[in-house]
Amino acid sequence: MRILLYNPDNGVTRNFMPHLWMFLLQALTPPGHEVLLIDGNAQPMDEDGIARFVREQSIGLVGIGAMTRMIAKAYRIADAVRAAGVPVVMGGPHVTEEADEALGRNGGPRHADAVALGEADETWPKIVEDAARGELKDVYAPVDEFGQERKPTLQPYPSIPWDTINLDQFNLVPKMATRMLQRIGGGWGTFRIIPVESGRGCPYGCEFCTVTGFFGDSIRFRTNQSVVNELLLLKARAQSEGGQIAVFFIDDNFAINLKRTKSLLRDIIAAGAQVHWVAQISANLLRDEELVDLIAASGGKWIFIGMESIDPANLASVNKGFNKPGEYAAVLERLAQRNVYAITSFIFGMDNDTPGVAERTLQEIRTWPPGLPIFGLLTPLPATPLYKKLEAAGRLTRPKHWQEFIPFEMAHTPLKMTVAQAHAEVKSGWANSYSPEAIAKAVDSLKHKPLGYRINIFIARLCFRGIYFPQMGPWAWLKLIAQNRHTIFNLVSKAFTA
Ligand code: B12
Ligand code: SF4
Repeated sequence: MRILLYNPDNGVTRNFMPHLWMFLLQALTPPGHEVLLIDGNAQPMDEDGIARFVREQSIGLVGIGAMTRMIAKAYRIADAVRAAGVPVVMGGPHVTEEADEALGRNGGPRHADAVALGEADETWPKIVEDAARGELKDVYAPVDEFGQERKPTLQPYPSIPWDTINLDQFNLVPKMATRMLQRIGGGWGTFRIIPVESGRGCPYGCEFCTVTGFFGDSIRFRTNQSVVNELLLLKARAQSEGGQIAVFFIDDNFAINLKRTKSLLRDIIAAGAQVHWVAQISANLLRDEELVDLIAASGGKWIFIGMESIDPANLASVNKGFNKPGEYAAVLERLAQRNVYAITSFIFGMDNDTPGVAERTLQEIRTWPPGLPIFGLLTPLPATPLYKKLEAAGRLTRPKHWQEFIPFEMAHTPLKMTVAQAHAEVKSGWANSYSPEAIAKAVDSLKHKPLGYRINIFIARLCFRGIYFPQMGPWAWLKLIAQNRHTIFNLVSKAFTA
C-alpha cells in the first residue's frame, strides 16, 4: 500500500523545520508499504491538489497530523481526500483532545475514518495493517493488554534513515543559489534544520500547555548512543552534499534531568558529533554553570526560553511560578558569555497584564544581551487546565477558536485590559523589537564579537520578524533588505576590512 503522511501549512508563515512525527511514523511503518511525505509548509497544496495527488499516486491511506492552529485546514484536506475515496487517519495533539470532533460524533461532519490518540509509535503499525485489510477502527489508543495507558519507552528508538530520505522540500537555501554557495566556507549549498528528540515529557504542568497532559509527567529518554548516532548521520549527510545542518532538539525541556543532559552532551563531544543546535530549556535549569559550558562545547547556539512574563503574579497565575524574572538577566549573561543566545518567548494577555505591558517588557529586554524576543497571546488550547478554568468562569469568547483560526487573536477576555488592548501590546512588542533601528542596535551590541555572530543575529532577526509580519515572496524580502540597508552595508564593509 502507498501511504501519504501530510502536515498542513499554518496559513501564515513558511515553517523553518519539518515535523518529526512524519519521519518517525515513516520509520515505524511495517515493511511492504511505501510512505510519501508532504509538509504543506514546504509544498503548499489545496483541496483539489491533494485529491488529484492521492488519485494519481494511487495512495491507499492518508495520515494527517496537526496542531490546534492548523486543524481547520487539516479537516478541509481530510474531507477532500475522503471524497476522493481514500481513507484518512488523523493524529497529534488536537485530535487526541477532540477525537469526537474529528470523528463527527459531536454533531458536526466527520473528517477522519480513524483517530490515533496520544503517542502513536506503537499503534501506527497496527493502523497500517488494519488499513491494508480495509478494517480501520475508529479509535486507536496506546494501551496495554489490560487497557491501561502505555507510553513508548523510547528505548529502543527507531533509526530514522537521515542519510537516504529525500529532504529536498526542507532545504532553506534557494535553488538558484545552491551551486555558488556550495563552494563557500565548509559549503552552504543546502541548509536544513532537522528535529531530533532526546526525550519526552515534562512534569511542570504550566496551565496553558498541552505537554504534561499529552506526554505525561513521566519523563522518558533515548539512549545517549542513539542520539549520538543520529547526529553523526546528519553531520555526514550535510558534509557529503556541501551543505549545513542544524538540529532542533524538540524536547520540551531538554535539561529536565540535568545529570542525563550533561552525560548526553559529554557523549556528543566525545564522539565528535557536534552540530549547531537549538533546544528549549526553562530558565531555572540554566543556573548550572557546568551545563552551560557543555551546551557551548557541544554546539548549542540558541536556547528557547519560555519566559512568558516579567511579572511574578502572572507566572503564579498559570502555575509557572518556578520562573523567576529576577534571574532572567543573569541566565542570559551566562549564556552570552559562551556565545550562546536566547529566543525569549513572552505571552501577553495574562490575568495581571495591564496596558503598557509590552513597553515594560521591552525595557527589561533592552538591558539583556541581544536575542530573539517573540510575543504571543495567552491561548486556551483544548483540554489544558487553562481552557477548563476559563470555560468554568464563562470567560471564553470563542470556545471553538480553532474552527476559524485567526493568528494573534485572543479567544477569551483578559482581566485587566480589553482584547483590543492585548492585541495592541503584542503588535507593539513585535514592531519595536524588529524595526530596522532595533535590529541595527542588536547587531551593534555584538561589535566586540567576531563578525560571524553579528551576521548570525542579523539573519535570525530578519527571519523571526516574519512570525508576526509575514514576509512571503521575493518582493517582501527585497523591501526588508532595503529597510535594513544601513546594517547590511556596515556588515559588508566590515567583512571586506576583515
Ligand atoms: C517542535 C515544536 C514546534 C516547532 C514547529 C513544529 C515542527 N516543525 O516540529 C515550532 C518551534 C516552530 C513550534 C511552534 C508552535 N507551536 Co509547537 N511544538 C513543538 C514541540 C515542542 C515538539 C513537536 C514534536 O515534534 N514532538 C515529538 C513528536 C514525536 O510528537 P508529536 O508531534 O505529538 O507526534 C506524536 C503523536 O502526536 C502522534 N501523531 C502526530 N501526528 C500524527 C499523525 C498521524 C496520522 C498519526 C497516526 C499520529 C500522529 O504520533 C507521534 C508519535 O507518537 C511540541 C511539544 C511536544 N513535545 O510535542 C510543541 C507543540 C506541538 N506546539 C504547540 C504550539 C501551541 C505551538 C505554537 C502555536 C506556539 C505559538 N503560540 O506560537 C507555534 C505554531 C507554529 C506553527 N507552525 O504555526 C503546542 C500544540 C498544542 C495544540 N493543541 O495544538 C505543543 C504541543 C506545545 C504546547 N505548549 O502545548 N512548535
Ligand atoms: S515547562 Fe514548558 S513544556 Fe513544561 S509544562 Fe511548562 S510550558 Fe509546558
